[in-house]
Amino acid sequence: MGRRPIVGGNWKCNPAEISKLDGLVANINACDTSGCDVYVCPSPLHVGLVYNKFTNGACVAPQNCNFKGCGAYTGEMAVDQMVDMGMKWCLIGHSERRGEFGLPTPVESSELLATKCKYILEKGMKCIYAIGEPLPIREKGIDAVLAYCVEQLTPFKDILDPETVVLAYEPVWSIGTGVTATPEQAQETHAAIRKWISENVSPACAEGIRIQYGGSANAKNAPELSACADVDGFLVGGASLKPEFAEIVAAIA
Ligand code: G2H
Repeated sequence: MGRRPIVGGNWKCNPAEISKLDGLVANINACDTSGCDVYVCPSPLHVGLVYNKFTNGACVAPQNCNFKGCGAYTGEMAVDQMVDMGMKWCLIGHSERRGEFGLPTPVESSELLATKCKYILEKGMKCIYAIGEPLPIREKGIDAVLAYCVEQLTPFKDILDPETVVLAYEPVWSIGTGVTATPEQAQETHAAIRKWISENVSPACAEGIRIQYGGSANAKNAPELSACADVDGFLVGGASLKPEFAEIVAAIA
């Protein structure tokens, strides 16, 4: 059986006004989810306002979680709280959380993210784990790209499972830049990641695990990227704030 496509809408720190949420929810509810899993990552302030507003099976996936649970963790979100609200998915590892947007040192290491992932899985939820290389690494070629992604994947070796973990390959240079990876670049990288999983986890895990592409995905480039054998969906930022999100879902479904 083939891998069921999965598309996520990452609203990041948007919208500015609560009054815009109904429109964004409507964009998601306009998606045909019969052939595709859909999840939405609202901004943390808005999760509680929208988590029960989706009528087509779309799930809410918070953009982050802590690794400890409830307690004295100011500003954090615990998986226990997500479970209580009926949530099934959580996104971790986005490059904007890792701190790869100009901070002097990374904020979240892959080792810390593996700890978060274990916490998510222990609580019965599923995890979307984002990985991807910055531009200087891409400029060195596919071997360097794979080595970078492998470093991010290695702490996850024992917890990669097609049933509970989805990977989102998001090259940092394509995030919010309008520069999308070409279908050739996406396919080559996804295939290389899958091959590494096959050799280092198991062929069954590699065959079953879903790998989304993220980075300036939109309704225009989604059909070509969807045709790539190893692209199983998208993690969409900017275009998830627009009605075209439903077209992206339709392209891969
Ligand atoms: C990558 C993506 C969503 P955008 O960050 O995670 O954002 O589609 O705006 O590049």
